[in-house]
Amino acid sequence: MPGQGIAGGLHAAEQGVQRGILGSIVLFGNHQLGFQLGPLVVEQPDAEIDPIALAGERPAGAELAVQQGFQLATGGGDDGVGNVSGTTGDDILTVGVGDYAFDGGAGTDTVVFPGDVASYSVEQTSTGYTITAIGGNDDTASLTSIERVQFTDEKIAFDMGGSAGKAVKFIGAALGTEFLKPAYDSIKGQAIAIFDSGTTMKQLSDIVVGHPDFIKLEGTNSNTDFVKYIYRTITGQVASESDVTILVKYLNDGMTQGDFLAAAADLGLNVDLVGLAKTGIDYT
Ligand SMILES: [Ca+2]
Repeated sequence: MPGQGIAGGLHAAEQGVQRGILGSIVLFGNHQLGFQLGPLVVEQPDAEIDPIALAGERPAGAELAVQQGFQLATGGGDDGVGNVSGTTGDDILTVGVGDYAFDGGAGTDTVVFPGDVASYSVEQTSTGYTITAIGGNDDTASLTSIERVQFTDEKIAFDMGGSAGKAVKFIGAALGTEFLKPAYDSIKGQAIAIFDSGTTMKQLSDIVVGHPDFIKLEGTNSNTDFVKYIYRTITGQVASESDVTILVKYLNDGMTQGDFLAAAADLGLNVDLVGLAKTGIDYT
């Protein structure tokens, strides 16, 4: 016999695939959830679980808040749009069946989808993005202040002004835009994770310019070879002798190679952030 109320909820949540905690109330994965503007309730708990409270139809526009750091399992949603609001921190929000409107608020917020990326379309809107399930029930998720989405096979980042934008700008300057192609999704993922951890462009640049593998790309770690390499990486062209002279002078006058790479990356000259924002940045 399952327990009653919250205690029963906690017990059941331990068995659930997806779970999250809202205050002291537990949401269950794979169950229909009902919403009221007051306490959150389970609408159709499975036979093993007693309802936490009575439930009616979830009113469209009902707000649902999540506790930071916990995954919110959202089930149901056929009866109107379920509005899900995140916290001021980093939230992980899960899509169930039906239509949802997510507002992650501050932080780096992720919405998790149950299928692979090919099962969804991604469209930029005036307020964020809309993710639509292709075929089937055409469920949609409207995303506002959501920085990342996660599918079963890959992720997409939308935070062009955050870690994702820094990652592609850094890769564009340090390695070239070739490395923004799908074959290098794991490199993008590593760079995003580095910036997510709080590393700055300057700190990463300092580390990379001293790395033996990077020096191999340049030929030598001389200022001249460094400038020629970065110029070629960003423009796709060989620097003229006069350009090399001008740029190397900055380094000979005291600018470090790390400063130079960070500045070049920040400019993002070879990275189309506006174009990338339309689809987001794929990564793994
Ligand atoms: Ca948030």
